[in-house]
Amino acid sequence: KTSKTSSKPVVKVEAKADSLICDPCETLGACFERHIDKSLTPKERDEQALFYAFAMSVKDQMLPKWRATRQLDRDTGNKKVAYLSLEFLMGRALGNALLNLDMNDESAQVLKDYAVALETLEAQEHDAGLGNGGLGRLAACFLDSCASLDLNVTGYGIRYEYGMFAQKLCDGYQVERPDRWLRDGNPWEVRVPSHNVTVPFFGHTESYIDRDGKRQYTWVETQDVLAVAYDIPVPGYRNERINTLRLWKSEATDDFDLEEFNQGDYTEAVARKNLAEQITMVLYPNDASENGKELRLRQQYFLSSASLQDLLNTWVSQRGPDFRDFARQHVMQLNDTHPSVAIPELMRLLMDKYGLSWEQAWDITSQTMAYTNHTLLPEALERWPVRMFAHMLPRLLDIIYEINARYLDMVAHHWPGDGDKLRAMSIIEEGDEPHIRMAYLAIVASFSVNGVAGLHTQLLTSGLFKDFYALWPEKFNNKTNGVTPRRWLAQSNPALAELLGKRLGEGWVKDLSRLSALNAFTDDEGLLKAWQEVKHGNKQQLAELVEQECDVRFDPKMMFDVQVKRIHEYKRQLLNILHVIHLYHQIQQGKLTDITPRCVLIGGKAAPGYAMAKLLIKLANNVAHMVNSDPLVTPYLRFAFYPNYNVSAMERICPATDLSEQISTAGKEASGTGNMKFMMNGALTIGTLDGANIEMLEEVGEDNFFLFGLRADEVEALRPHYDPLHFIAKSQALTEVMNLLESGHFNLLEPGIFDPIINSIRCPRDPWMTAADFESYRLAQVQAAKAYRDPHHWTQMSIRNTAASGRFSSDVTIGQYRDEIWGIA
Ligand code: T68
Repeated sequence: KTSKTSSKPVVKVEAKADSLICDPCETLGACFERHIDKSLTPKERDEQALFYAFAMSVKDQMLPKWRATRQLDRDTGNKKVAYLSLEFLMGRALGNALLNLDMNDESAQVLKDYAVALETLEAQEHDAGLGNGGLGRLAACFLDSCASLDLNVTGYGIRYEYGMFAQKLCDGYQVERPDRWLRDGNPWEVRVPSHNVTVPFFGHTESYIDRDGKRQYTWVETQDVLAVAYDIPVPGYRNERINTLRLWKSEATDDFDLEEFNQGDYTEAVARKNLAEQITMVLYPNDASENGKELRLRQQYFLSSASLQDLLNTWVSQRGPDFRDFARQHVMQLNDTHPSVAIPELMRLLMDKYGLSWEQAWDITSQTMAYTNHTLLPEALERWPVRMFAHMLPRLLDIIYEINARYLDMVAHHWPGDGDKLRAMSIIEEGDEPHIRMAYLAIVASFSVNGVAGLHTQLLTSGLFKDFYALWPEKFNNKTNGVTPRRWLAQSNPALAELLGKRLGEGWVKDLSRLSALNAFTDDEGLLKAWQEVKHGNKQQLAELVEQECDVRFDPKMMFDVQVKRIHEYKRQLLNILHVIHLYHQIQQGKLTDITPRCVLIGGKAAPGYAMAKLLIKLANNVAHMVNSDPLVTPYLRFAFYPNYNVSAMERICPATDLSEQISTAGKEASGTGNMKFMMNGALTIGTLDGANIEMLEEVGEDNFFLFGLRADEVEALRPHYDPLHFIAKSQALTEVMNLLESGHFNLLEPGIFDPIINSIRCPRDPWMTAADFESYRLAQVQAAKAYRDPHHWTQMSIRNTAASGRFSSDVTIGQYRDEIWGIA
């Protein structure tokens, strides 16, 4: 195609989309002007429209590099990684793109002519909330690091029409509202119909004898769904690479409609079309329990099949149907078991579509699949009813049975005569309703199995997956999580980034270990003062936001004590709320000696079906109401629940936090990643020995961390004879808090509503052992409060935290995936 507006050479990209036809020499300004002039009357130029045009222009600037990256990867023929994930919690893209492409100054210049600030446009962008929490955000950080480390890695996910629900508060209760994030269009995506594939469902398996006398299988009378690729560019930090996040949308195939249409059944055909389109309609909002819904399995298979077909199509188009080199050239990293049906699906495609033998297909599958586990909670381990598989994915069930039979032979060989072992380790869990254990399937078929923090991996190999570790110790490895310093420091905390730049140069953005040089300056009064000013400015900004969102005044002179993450009992927001009640009570009693004025912020979403988590939100709001409406209390304590916590909110919250709450029951939080964001931004942590807290403590030292609570082994040792009443009786503070709660002080008009919470604390089977850790938590809080009263020392500790956070860059983590799992250059 030729350009009408320019005689300069034009870049031609295979995909069809008007914005793809762009002149590589066109500047951002010219491009923006074109997008505005071409499409908008002056009246139509509102902020949303300007954002859209500007984002399109930035994308246009990426197209030549994006194309060159694809070309390069094709030409060099290096090994490639597919990161398969049901969730990519990307947040906003504009600020990140401008930072990575080094286009901030140019952007400000261009926008000057339009009398609009860059921040105004950035605020127009909808968060891409295609994930629940840590697991989805990790995938997003990993994409940034892969591109920045110049690695050939493609993210494969689902283009949900509705992302994570928006959280509203109604009388202190969570109310869920739909998140139609695509309503105003998505300027970053490019629909790429040339990569369409069809995904089969239902039907049944048939077998036949082929010409060579071998038994072959086919999956027939399937109902096929079209998978349409939408590509999103993932720019590396100031390098030439633009990687791809490919998100699949489900649509009805034409044949599908036609068949029924021909039978004259128009309405049935339309109804079926809806069924196909439902698959990618909505993200499941559960972050820590398996879901069991048939539609969820359909999503998982849809993603897995579409992505694998895409990889195989590309391979065959370049190399022909010769798969001998395939395993040397590919890795599929499974983000938890959610995409683990990719295992039988790859077997199926290689055998049924390309005619490979079982052994050939198994060699390829078991040499390319790698599995990351993100949880130790038994209720989160995915199990699918065999019945559901038999109905929806019959051919895959055959394959899973065959994998299991061959694998159990091996188990029997390793533990001769041990029937219990066979039952315990089988991929199929027997019972009235037999289930497929997806984690076991993933371990059996993968060459690598990793946990996400040292303790987590240790607990996997000594507990949940002990037998598998005995069988295949070489498969297991740890990859401690990390977060990208681009979004979580350079972009979200520009004031601190500038200060770091002045002191250390710019190299830290690519090599976060350079932050350790800060340790040489902890006695430099100039730095300390500047550090305090940065934090104060960030706190002022957050205070404005909190006032706007929560109608609570935060005072930047007070300590900002923050816990933001999904609401779950194991994360123990309850412990935090109990401590707020304790402070409230102390202040009301006039016991002010240990009190440091503080503003406590809690934020996070509860899974819509998780009643206890929703009740915790209500409790937080009711306590906040009592705290904030008592003028005797507010000089010392303020408390707010932040509604609709998401990626963009965290970008404002973490730069302004003094004290970061990481207080899960030890042994329950696989890693945590919010903990790392706070640390990078100079917050001190109050935390248990859980997940990556342990490694953070190792890096920063006990003097710069408020440690409390039982260790994971102590929790398990206590469990059989846990007696919460004993811990309540022993702690005067907890006794008083329980009395206040039980008196109905926080729910005068709603008697009894918090009984489930009160009972859970008093219950000897309380899995989270809130009462056991309360006193130790309270004492650590006293230490933190005391430390905060010495600003000089606090600031030194804050600097040491940032200085020690280099190890938690996702660049480090991805470097380890690259070298130790993926084996790519
Ligand atoms: C989190 N898991 C871990 N699960 O809880 C956290 N979605 O410790 C860890 O740091 C993080 O993963 C990254 O490794 C999740 O976020 C989910 O969101 C989830 C679970 C089930 C289904 C869907």
